[in-house]
Amino acid sequence: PKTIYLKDYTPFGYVVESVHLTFRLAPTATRVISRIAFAPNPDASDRTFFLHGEELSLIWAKIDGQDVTPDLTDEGLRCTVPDTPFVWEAEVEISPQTNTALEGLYISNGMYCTQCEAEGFRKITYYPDRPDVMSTFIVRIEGEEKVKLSNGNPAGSGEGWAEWHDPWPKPAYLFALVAGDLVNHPDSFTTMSGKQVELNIWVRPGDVDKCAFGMEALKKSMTWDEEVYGREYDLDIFNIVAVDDFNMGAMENKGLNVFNSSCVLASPETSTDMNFERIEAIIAHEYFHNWTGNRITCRDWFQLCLKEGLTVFRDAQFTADMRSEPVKRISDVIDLRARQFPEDQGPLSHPVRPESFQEINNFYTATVYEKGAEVIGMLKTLVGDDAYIRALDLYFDRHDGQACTIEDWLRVFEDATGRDLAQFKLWYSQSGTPRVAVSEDWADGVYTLTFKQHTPPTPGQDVKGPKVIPIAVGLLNPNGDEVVPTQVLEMTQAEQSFRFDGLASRPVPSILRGFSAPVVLEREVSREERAFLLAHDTDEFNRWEASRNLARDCLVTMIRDGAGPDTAWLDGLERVVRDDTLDPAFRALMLSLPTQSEMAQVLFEMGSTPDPDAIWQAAEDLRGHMAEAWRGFLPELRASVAVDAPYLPDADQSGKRSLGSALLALQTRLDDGAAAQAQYDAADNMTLQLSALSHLISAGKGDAAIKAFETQWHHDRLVMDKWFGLQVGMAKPDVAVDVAEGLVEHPAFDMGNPNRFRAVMGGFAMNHAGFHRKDGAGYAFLADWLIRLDDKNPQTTARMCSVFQTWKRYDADRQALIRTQLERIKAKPKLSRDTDEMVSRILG
Ligand code: DPP
Ligand code: ZN
Repeated sequence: PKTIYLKDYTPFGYVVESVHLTFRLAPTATRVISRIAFAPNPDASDRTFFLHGEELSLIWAKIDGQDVTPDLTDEGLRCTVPDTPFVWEAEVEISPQTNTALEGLYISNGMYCTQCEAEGFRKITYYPDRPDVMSTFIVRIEGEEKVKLSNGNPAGSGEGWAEWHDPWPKPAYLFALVAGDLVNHPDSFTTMSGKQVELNIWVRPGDVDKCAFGMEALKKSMTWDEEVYGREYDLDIFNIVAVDDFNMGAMENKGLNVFNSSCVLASPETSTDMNFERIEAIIAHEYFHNWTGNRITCRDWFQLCLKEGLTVFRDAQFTADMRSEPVKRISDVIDLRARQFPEDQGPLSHPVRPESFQEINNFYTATVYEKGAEVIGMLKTLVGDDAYIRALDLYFDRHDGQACTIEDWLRVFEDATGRDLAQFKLWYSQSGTPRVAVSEDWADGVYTLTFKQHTPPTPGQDVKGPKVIPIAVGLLNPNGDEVVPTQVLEMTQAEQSFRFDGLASRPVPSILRGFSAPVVLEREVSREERAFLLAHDTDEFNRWEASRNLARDCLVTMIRDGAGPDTAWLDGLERVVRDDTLDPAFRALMLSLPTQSEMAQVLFEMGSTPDPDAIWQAAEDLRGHMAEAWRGFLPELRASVAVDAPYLPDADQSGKRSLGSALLALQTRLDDGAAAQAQYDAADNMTLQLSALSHLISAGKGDAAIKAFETQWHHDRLVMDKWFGLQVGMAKPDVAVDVAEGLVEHPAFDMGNPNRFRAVMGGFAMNHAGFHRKDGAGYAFLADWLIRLDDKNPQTTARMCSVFQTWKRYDADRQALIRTQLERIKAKPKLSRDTDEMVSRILG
């Protein structure tokens, strides 16, 4: 496979002045007729006329009305063209019905839909399929489907046809078409300048009662983007469509967002609180792309973080505003450490702006998205809130309608603030998680903090320079009062000290408040000091962090030394959990223990080889101990956070249910599942039903509820995904492989549906000790299915390969077993470029 490099970028030799597309829909023989006006690009020197095209049958092609015969390859076509503006026309035939890769135009549950990001448009027609080629589009759709949608504004329709006109120049990856017998949930929005926008969520007929929440989220997002970023919507209509078979979460096509149905359909009976929160965030994310992504797009795919990092950052701000800021921050850091840190510290490590790839679909990663968002958060912390907004205003002003780079992005910050960001830019080019060692000194009333930063080598990058690291610090006195409120120390050197004068006594530092930089802090801290911060820190993130570190230490000593649990920590934790002045959602986060995978990483970093069974056992013992120790107050505390009002998916109620569920998990260890079964039987919403089911399964008491759940929900795909995922995710480690093998035999298992495939395979891989079963059965099972799916859906297969990325943490036997499976995948005939690249990188 060919490797593509950032340094090789050159502009396309032609600009596209307009695009007209006509679609004659037919399941296995759709015709696409294109008329594209090209002109030589004055900014380019290479005049090669190459149009991307894959899996297309060319019927005819013309230039300025004259038939031409282009040179065709598997990747596109070349043709001799005039050196003046000209019109290219072509007709191709494609087969949506047999498109199982879910890229380009395909059919999902009888509905035509498209996915073009990153390089799917080339499966629709011949085109310069690159994000720096932008054009207006006029699209005509011919077919018998009741509803026919494309980007932009409606421009006429009649019996069997509809036309759409998108006046905003866009790259082809933002193209979309949907056609089917859909129904809509309509609404409208008046923008800040008084323009009326028609809003629709389009779904299959049975799903129209699951749209109201998504619609509210959309309107909130539109208002928020006006109020916080001054960004107004720019078309007469905004359409969202729910699609059952979709590789990603959702896609921000101009004026026509296409959503995985799991990321938009919601009802109290079928969706959990977490689903609701996620749906709200994804609707916001895709909507926010209208400015950060669509109006200003990426010059090339190496710049993906330009739109994704920024848009993730914006949707996190939105969620923090709609819900709780500290809870959102803690949840995001949990997620960053669970997904981005292992990526950044393993064989798949790559910079936020990668410098090469074989298959761009493999770079829609936690690093590009989540670390990309962290980098923007740091930039905002460094320049301050006002300067951040000034820089963003300048960005929108200067670059509207352009395809941009990270250099353009940083330059607006430099111009708006006068700062030099050359060193800061290393966050975009250097991969790996920096480690920051902290030491402290107290002498003559002066307290000094000294930091040393070091980023370990990552593939292709042996040596790294020091980065700019904003370290938010506050100081407490021994009574627990804050004597120095949060201030941001700006670290720029490999080693750097910061002094604090005028203190009456040696303070206790609270370092990296709010997780002000995506780094690993290395500091020897006594349990007493952590317990002190758990009790007194005013920064909620660090309060949580203190407890998390105590939990890690506790589990490590249980695993390595066979010690009992740290009762002092548990006493401190109990005080927090029972403190009803604190947000229940925060208390629930305090109760969540480090995952088994996180503990494997902790042990590995300490130089121990993690034993998945021992980790599982220690977590079990710890929970058992917590349940026993808290036996006296669990039922009462749980009752005190019970919600007796009608279900609402808001922060208040969902925080209570989340705490209630964490308490029920402990209660289940004491009463053989009685309380969980009672909750299951009485549940009138999916949050309570599913949490009860999950506790019953982990207690080994789930058989009846699993059956009942299936009987109740077998008709609902999204709910059944939960059923599949939970059984294998919560199974006891020794039976997880058997459970997984049973589930793939279930008639409702459908490997062609990415949600279902991920429910089972992703759920299984999350079952840490089950997946890492000593005999390698888990590895072989997953590899079998990856090999099977690769022919059908390379993108989802390749994505799932990343569950092997942490393989070097484990013992030699397990490593050998995993290597065997990776090599077996690698040897599969006709392995996709996607999977080949992933497996090769993981093997190293
Ligand atoms: N649809 C994906 C996202 O919004 C890719 N752009 O992140
Ligand atoms: Zn995005």
